[in-house]
Amino acid sequence: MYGADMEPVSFEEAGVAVLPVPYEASVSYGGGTAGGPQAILKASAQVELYDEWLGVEPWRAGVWTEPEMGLPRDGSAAVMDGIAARFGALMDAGRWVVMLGGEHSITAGGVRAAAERHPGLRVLQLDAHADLRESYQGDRNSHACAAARCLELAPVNAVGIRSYSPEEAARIRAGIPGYQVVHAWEMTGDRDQWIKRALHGLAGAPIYLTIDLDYFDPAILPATGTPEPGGGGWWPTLDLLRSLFGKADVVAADVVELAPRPMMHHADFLAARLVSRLIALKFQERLGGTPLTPGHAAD
Ligand SMILES: [Mn+2]
Repeated sequence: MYGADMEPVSFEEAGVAVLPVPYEASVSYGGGTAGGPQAILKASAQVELYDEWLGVEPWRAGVWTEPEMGLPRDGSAAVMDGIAARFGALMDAGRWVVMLGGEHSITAGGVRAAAERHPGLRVLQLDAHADLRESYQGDRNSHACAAARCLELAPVNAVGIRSYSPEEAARIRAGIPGYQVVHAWEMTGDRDQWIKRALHGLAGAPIYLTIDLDYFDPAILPATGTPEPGGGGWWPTLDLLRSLFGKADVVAADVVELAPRPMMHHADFLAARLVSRLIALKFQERLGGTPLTPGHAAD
């Protein structure tokens, strides 16, 4: 993470562990998400080291990047076990873990590790897709089942959803225990209102934040396997995240489903900037700093 010209951080002095997981098995449309973690890391070398919005230098938290995780080849269940073990070991070492995907199914492994260590864990899911299928193409660990697997471990608040099957819609309509959703079309209304609803019940709780990048509008993030129109914008989403980090304890996060494409490097950069900003939000208090405000014009 960050540029090669940075002074290397040892694992011992790092506050953050970035865990690249290039898993791609159950992609349903455009492939390429196995290349997501490397594209994010490469783009992160171009991210400004000063976070202008929060007035902090997130790299000073100490950001350690793990080697790409090798993945078992004996089925998706073994992959999830492997991720849960690796993720959990990093948490036990006291690092704040950000996992880079890879397809969305890897989230279940991270949530399992976090739920075992943080009683009362809740999940905030930013996504275009409900991902509530019990099984997809015969695989319970498909990316299309990510939220269903998380719900077995913790309550889920979903935001930005705008794509689901009739069965998923029926389940949402009937009410799913532990599940709340703010649909993408609700996000065109009053920002404070939908942010409040999106974070309902999360105050004071340990949170696993999962960001499927197809949550964002494809105008700003086109490079995903299944881009859906009408997604989240950059600044409204950052307001949501700032509010989240301000009122809850985000214990771990992932950023998944980047499928890098030639000529679409703005998508890679958005993802890298987002990861850097998550670190800034998490370590903001410890790092200090003062953001620029409109009042800082020379007079
Ligand atoms: Mn999705």
